Amino acid sequence: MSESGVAQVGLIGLAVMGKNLALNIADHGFDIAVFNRTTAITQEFIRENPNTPGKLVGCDTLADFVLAIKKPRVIIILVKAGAAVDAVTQQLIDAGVDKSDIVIDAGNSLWTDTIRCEKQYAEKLKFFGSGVSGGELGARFGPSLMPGGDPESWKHLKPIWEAIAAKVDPKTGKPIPGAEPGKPVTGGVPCTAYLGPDGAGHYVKMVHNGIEYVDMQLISEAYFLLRHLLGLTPPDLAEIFSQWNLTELDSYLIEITADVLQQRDPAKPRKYLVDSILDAAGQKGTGKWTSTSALDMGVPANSIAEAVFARCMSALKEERVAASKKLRGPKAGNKKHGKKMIEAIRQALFCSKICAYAQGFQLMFQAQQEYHWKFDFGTIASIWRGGCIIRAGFLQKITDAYTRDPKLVNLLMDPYFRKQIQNGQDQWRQVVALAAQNGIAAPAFMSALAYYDSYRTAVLPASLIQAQRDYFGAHTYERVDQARGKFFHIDWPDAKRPQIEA
Ligand code: 2AM
Repeated sequence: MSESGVAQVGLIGLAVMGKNLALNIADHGFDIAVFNRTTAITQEFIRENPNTPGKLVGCDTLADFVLAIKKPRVIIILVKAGAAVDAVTQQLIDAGVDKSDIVIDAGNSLWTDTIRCEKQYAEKLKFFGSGVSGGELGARFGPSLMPGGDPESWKHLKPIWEAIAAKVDPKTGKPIPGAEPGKPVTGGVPCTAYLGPDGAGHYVKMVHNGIEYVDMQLISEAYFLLRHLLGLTPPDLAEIFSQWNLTELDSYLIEITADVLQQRDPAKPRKYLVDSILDAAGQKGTGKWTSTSALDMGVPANSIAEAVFARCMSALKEERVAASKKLRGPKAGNKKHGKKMIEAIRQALFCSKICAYAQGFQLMFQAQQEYHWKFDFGTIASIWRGGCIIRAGFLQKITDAYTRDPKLVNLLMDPYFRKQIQNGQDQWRQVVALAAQNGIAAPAFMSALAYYDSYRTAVLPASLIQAQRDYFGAHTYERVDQARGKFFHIDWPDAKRPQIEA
């Protein structure tokens, strides 16, 4: 069924995210045409949602769908990243979408695909990319939206994106809660802003996910250390995380951690669910993409990569179980650490978190040179304050830092963050040392500390690496007493060279 040209917007792909985003759009009074490849899903969706403030127009064919939307058409596609995006885009062209229409890929696409698609389809339609973060609930009641593409296209998408995005209080920067079906939040600052051309939005969304990997890994390491160094139980830990949520660590991920740790196992109510869940973490690839991008551009985002590797290590469950029976650690440590250790672990978490964000922002800083974007880093932090998984009070501090100095080269150099690390670093070092002494893996805490110590060290041992490279491969070196960019080589003593056998 279709009604010609009534809808202000269209959406393709009615999986959970697509359905919720469509309902969010309709809640804000926009008439929206919807289409799904499997038509039964479209019909069921329309049946289940008869009274939305904006009209839901269900379409069984793409031809009907295209006709149902006012021109210039604004069409959001929420299908699996990769081949499905190209398939749907081509089908839209075949169904009559034209050069004046805007197609927004709101899935988790690789930014290079977004750049390619914009170019590839430029003669046929205006391809636009937008990151959407916040999971199912975010999509339904207010996500963080990270748009990138042609600025003219953004003008058409902006009213919809600003309406449906999460909102934060302009004074406190905290999310405004309380959206309900049919009753969206009104007022507040929307968690969306135009980020730049072509793949900029999807790149920022990817880095958001990379940071999310570290945030989660750091929290899990704090949990593990508290458990093993202090011998605390899940409900004790839930209380600690609730307390931490009242400090600088206040964030969605800390809040849900407190909830998770209180949850009993429905199958075995005497147990806590966290103890029944297998310790093998899954991943969908955005953390890997972030780390690969860091490696490609030579940006030391070591804690982000470490968080991905930590998931890879966790997935080797059977190997680890076998190794745990053979590979010995240090003699069991003293478990009777007192309350002071709780605060030390909190400080370690906070200092590590600062380093993780510093890495994510360094990565975006480098990417903007590479792809000719011009990021406003304060804005990026500000649109993550609500709606997304990494939302946190902390992000306001990042916005403040970039407001103080828009050219800040690294978050660690900002006076606020410098002071926080100054305050916490003794405890951070103590926790890392204790983890090592007790044989408790804390890879993200440790790599963040290595990042901090490397970044603040004027002379690193890389001089020796350069000497070795020149010795075995004549790769040359620069000198401390000469200008950068002048390269030297010496003939190292022949006698010390590896002997090549004839
Ligand atoms: P489906 O319900 O017909 O499978 C998430 O997979 C969403 O993307 C679903 O709505 C799914 O439709 C849709 N989707 C996945 N691949 C697609 C494709 N190649 N063409 C159209 N829709 C697709």
